[in-house]
Amino acid sequence: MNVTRTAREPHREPTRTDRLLAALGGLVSAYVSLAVADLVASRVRPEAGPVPAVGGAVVDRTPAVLKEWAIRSFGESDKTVLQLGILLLLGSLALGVGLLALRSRLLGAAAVAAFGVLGALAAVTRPDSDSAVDAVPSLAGAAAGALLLYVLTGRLLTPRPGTDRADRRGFLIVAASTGLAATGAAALGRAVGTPVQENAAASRAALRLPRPASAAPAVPPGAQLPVPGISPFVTPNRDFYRVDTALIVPKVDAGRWRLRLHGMGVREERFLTLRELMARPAVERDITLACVSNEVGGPYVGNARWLGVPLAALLREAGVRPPSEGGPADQLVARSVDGMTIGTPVEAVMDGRDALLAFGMNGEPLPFTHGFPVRMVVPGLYGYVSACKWIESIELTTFDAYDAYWVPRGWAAQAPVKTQSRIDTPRPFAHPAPGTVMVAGVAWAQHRGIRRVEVRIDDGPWQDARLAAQDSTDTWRQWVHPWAATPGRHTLTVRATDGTGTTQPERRTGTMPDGAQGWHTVEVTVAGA
Ligand SMILES: Nc1nc2c(c(=O)[nH]1)N[C@H]1C(S)=C(S)[C@@H](COP(=O)(O)O)O[C@H]1N2
Ligand SMILES: [Mo]
Repeated sequence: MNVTRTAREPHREPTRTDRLLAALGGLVSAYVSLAVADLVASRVRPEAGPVPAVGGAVVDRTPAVLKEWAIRSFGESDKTVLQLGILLLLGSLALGVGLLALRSRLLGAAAVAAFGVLGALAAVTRPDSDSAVDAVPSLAGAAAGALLLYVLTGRLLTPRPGTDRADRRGFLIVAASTGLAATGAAALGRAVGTPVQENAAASRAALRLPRPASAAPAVPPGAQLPVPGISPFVTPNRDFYRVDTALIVPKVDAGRWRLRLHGMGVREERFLTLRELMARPAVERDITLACVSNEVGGPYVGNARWLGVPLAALLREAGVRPPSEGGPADQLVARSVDGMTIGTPVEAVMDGRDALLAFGMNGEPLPFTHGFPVRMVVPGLYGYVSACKWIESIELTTFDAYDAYWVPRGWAAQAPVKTQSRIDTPRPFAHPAPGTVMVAGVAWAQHRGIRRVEVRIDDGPWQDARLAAQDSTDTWRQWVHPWAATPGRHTLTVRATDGTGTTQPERRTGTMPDGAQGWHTVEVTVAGA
């Protein structure tokens, strides 16, 4: 047979069991690779690990329709599903690489190394990577995996002394011990924590928020209706929806954070520390934030009390004028530490509304998931065109000159919030008892306000719902309609009219390219009398 091969490789043909074990060897090697990479990443930067790096690259290249589908199907678990998908794909490839190694140990090891190089490339080309060190986790993991695969396959190809059977015992011992050791090391790495992240957590714990120079007006007592099942007027931080592309939540050390302000019309480029920002007169405002990916009746909207500094004043000081005053820049591009870019009309930011660089949310420093240490909040615009989290720079430019992250992905460059209303209670397909049923929910049209909400039962006439007191036009507004429910199936429909007198259109449209519209309906079955 093949002389060169028999000269280098041992003198036996693999059996079926050997092939099974070889595939297993591929799997164990992949697992050890990832564990080692994870351990190294935990010392360097968790974002540089191969799974988050490749995952991030996939997110950036995922067509918008697919992403909308993922959000619809998996909601806020979409990121977990993506990472599981990557692991599953990697697992099946690893089985093949194990089999390949049985034919040629060098080729097998080379295949593992190739995956390592891919991971390293993904890591260093991520927008948040600023150092070649980010390649190290993937390369270290791949080196460990390639070596292990080489050794493991060696056990299968080497006959045990005095027999012609593979050294399966040796194989299993090496596989189990390295697998266990890698698991332990990675777990230890995670338990000990990453220095960068620890510093960030410490900086957040130490942060004292300034008292607002302009406090939020007290919420009128009538803004919160006493109806069970309605969304609370203020959304607690832990319940506030989260939408972003970050597979690993950025943890920024507030002590080292700087905001760069530059671009067209800026007299002189400026860097601001958090201390400098917080020394400015702070304002506190209740503002409802909504996501453009929120479908009619969907959950991606929340209302919080934000504390921050007015962005317009900062821009004016730097020499920026809005287009209406002849300023050259019509787009403000905010960039985050993870490379996200969000484009906002300069005119909107400077037209007198409470556009904030926020550091406080409902009385505490921003949670890491919501943008610590600083994010933007602009009433009346969807989050993807206004609410940059983990912000690190602001550039004044034009819409012609620059497309922010979501624009080439099919979303509108400018997107004011559309009027929406949602039935919170009763829930879809509920079985309320006959009698008075409180139909209630929220409606929002930030910066225009909600003037009227109407409810329709089946094909009946529209009836005015009772509106809760309005806090400000920048917040959502609760409403309730007591319904004399009769047995049988019923369709409840809601529609709102905003402060300009415009009523929500009936026809449903999808979320792309600039937000869903249409009436929300809920079907219920009232129990028989
Ligand atoms: N850095 C960064 N900022 C971001 C995003 C993001 O992906 N990355 N998503 C935006 C979108 S689409 C929305 S709707 C809001 C959501 O803010 P929240 O997660 O605090 O609710 O953040 C915006 N800011
Ligand atoms: Mo969003």
